[in-house]
Amino acid sequence: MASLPEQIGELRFRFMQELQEVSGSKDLETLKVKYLGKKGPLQSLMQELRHCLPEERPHSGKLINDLKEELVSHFEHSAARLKTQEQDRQFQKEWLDATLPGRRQFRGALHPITQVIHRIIDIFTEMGFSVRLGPDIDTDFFNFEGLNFPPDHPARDMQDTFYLSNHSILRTHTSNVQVHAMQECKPPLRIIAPGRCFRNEDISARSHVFFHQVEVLYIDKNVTFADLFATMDEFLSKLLGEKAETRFRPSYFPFVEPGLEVDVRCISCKGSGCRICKHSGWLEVFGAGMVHPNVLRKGNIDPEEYSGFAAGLGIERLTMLMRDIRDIRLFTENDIRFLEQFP
Ligand code: FA5
Repeated sequence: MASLPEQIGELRFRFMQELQEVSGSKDLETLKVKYLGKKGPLQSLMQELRHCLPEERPHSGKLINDLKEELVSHFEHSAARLKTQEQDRQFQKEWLDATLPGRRQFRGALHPITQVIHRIIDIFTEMGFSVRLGPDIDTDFFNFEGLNFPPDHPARDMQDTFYLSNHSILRTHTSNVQVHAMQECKPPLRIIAPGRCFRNEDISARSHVFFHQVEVLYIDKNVTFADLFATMDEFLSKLLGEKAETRFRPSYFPFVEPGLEVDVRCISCKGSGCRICKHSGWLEVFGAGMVHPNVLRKGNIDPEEYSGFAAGLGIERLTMLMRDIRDIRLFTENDIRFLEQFP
């Protein structure tokens, strides 16, 4: 049987060989348990001390303890080395360049038409109006008959109106809200109604088959033409600024008497005449007038007691003037290069 120093030498040699093969912290931990654990070879050597001669025991015990300290020191160094290696490997795998430019975030914005509708709502709510919504799909009664349109009026023609069935149509104007509102609420009534309109018309730089209007309706005792004029004049100067040049001219709509139309000086040609303003120098932006007694009656309101005014604002046209947009088609094309100009 080999002497104790020989056994110690052999153990050291075996340990060093096995240590060289260790490639990770887990393996190292297993090796540590194997050599320094209670059932390990060092512990067995300690037990063998009992069989040594008493005078050899201190020396042999020291040799075993020295080996134990040597192994512990190897374990500590190897553990530190392996930890650094493992961290380096992880850093390499998860490496990221903090100096790279970030990904561009796109900021959404409201459509320019929605922005202008919000501005119009703000102006009118400040004046005491409330917002009411009407249906996009409605009956002939609310879109035409209730508004005093004669049965043979050209606006009812298939060329202008999209009929969904004999009874339902896509509304051609937001004025369909008028009789709904009158039938549902008792006067005084002070409402605006923004919404979509549809007309079977030729598309051009200033007209579309799909556009937006905001209806204005004010009914009370003693409402006069002066109220209409003052309200709409105030509205226009708040929306377009004091400098915008406007003109009010008489016009005809079956549901108002008298009726008028309002034009704003064309932004594109500044009045000299171009295709947007049909060479007139003016762009028509809304129609208005005093509510016709027949319409009040359809809404169950007594025209002897009440009077009112109404207006229908063309939102695309107003937005074109405010934002210097030269073609109405841009609003529906969804071209991001156009839309991002209105943050
Ligand atoms: C009407 O629609 C009436 N309901 C307005 C009204 C309301 C009059 C209340 C009296 C009392 P008109 O068809 O003119 O009227 O349209 C009103 C505005 O909508 C026009 O001035 C214009 O700015 C806009 N508009 C009309 N048709 C189109 C279209 N095809 N494309 C874009 N905007 C349009």
